[in-house]
Amino acid sequence: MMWSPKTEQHESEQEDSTATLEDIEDTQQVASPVDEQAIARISEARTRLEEFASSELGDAHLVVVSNREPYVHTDPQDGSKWHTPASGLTTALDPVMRICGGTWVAHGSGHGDILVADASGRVQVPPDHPQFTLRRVWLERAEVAGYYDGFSNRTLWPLCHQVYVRPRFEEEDWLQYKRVNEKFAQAILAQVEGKRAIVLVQDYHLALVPEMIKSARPDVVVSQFWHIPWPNIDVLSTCPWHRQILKGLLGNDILGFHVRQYCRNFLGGVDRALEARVLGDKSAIFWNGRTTFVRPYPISIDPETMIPSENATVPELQRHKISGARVLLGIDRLDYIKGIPEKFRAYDRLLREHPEHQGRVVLVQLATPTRSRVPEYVKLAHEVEELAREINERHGDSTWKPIVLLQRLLDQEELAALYAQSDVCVVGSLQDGMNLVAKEFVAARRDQRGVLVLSRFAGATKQMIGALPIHPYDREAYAATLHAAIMMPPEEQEDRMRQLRADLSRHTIYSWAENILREAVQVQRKFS
Ligand code: GDG
Repeated sequence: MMWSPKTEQHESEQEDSTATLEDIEDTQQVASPVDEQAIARISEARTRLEEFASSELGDAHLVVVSNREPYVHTDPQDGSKWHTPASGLTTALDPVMRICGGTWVAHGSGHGDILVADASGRVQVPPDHPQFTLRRVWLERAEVAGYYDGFSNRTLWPLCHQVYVRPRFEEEDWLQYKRVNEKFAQAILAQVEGKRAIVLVQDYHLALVPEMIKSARPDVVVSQFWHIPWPNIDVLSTCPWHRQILKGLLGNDILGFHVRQYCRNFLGGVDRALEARVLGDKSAIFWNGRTTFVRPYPISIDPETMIPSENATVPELQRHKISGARVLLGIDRLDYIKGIPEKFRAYDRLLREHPEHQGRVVLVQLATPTRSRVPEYVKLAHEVEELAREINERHGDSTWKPIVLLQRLLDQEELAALYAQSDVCVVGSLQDGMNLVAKEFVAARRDQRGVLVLSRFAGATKQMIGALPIHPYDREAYAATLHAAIMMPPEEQEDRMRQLRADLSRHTIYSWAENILREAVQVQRKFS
């Protein structure tokens, strides 16, 4: 029995679901076999990366560089408390660094960070079980305002995502961005002094760093991964400094994006904006006497870190879930690219058009606070709260709250519990480089149940064929897909989840890192 949506299909030969809620409840408890092969593949990928790191990296020092640090010490008195941030980038790279070791250079943003670091900003992490070095870069308040809140989050972020939030082009922001990129470059150069090194730069905060490193140390391999979409040149060129950004990125030996489309946009953009030789068929750019290879590396997760422990739960879910109700789940940073208002409106439509769901479904939406100094995010937070209140008032009553909105940072246990205890995970991004939440949901479902609803504008949609695709702006079809997801019979859930889990086990964060490192090592061999 297969679902047939009006739009956004991966498959065309599907039929309408005829299951009723009662049918689903009757069969919900049937235990499913665990996909042992998939689990074995994950562990093999991990072992392969371990072997690669010990046999192929040799004496090359591995340096990961990002704005966000993987561990934040929060206690201003003695630095004893710490947490991991809500960030796709750190979620993905932390397990890699645990295996490969080396140094992670990042902005020290926590109130207790300086208390636990040495004079060079170094501290061993994870704090409870040290496996690599975190070297913190200290930034002034004005630098954070211009480089991070300003040029990174108010210029590059909206420019690359194109969700009709206007990018801001302020010269002061750009100057701070350059200054902070220089600070990071100096910290990296100090770290690799006298060493052979592979430097893996992460993301859009540090577009100028590769050229800065490369001009000082041509022998160091520099590879950057851009975690968000890359726009075409017509969009990019609205930024007055787009040529400097492109030149900064051409300091990389290898530049990685999630999907081919972003690679094509980059190659085409360089071709039009710079006097460079672009070989589209080889995905290579020759410029300024150097070569940059542009590669798709779809990022992933370590699926084994998303296994819920028994009895773990989230208090708000306990409090609001009505017995037998289907749980729809959203896990998003409170960011305008994630499409939370669009999700709420589609859910509202579902409740209007399908009154049979009244009192029988709950949408649990985690909207993790983020970038709260940026005005667009403050506005979004109000919009989301207001919409949740309106929808709860319209449909709910004293015993049932259709939307449970969580606005706090959950710990890993709680996240895993939410994924495992929900029926449908809804990823409704308006644009998203990849989206790791979709992958985490699949990873948590060892029971082979649950339905993933996934935006066609998330990079993940290209790989996750078992998901139900949605167009986040098409409210009618979105609501119809939510209905189909709620009604999906267990056998179809299992078919789809099995496929999703098998695919995920073939593309983990370990294979992602191995591919990147393998190419970096090849480049390094050419240098030595
Ligand atoms: C960027 C790109 C790309 C969320 N709330 C909490 C929490 N999270 C974790 C999730 C997940 C991560 O944050 C979010 O990852 P996403 O991939 O969904 O999104 P971005 O942060 O926007 O990441 C994205 C990614 O980089 C990697 O390249 O996929 O497209 O935008 O891991 O679980 N984690 C905890 N508490 C929370 O409250 N512990």
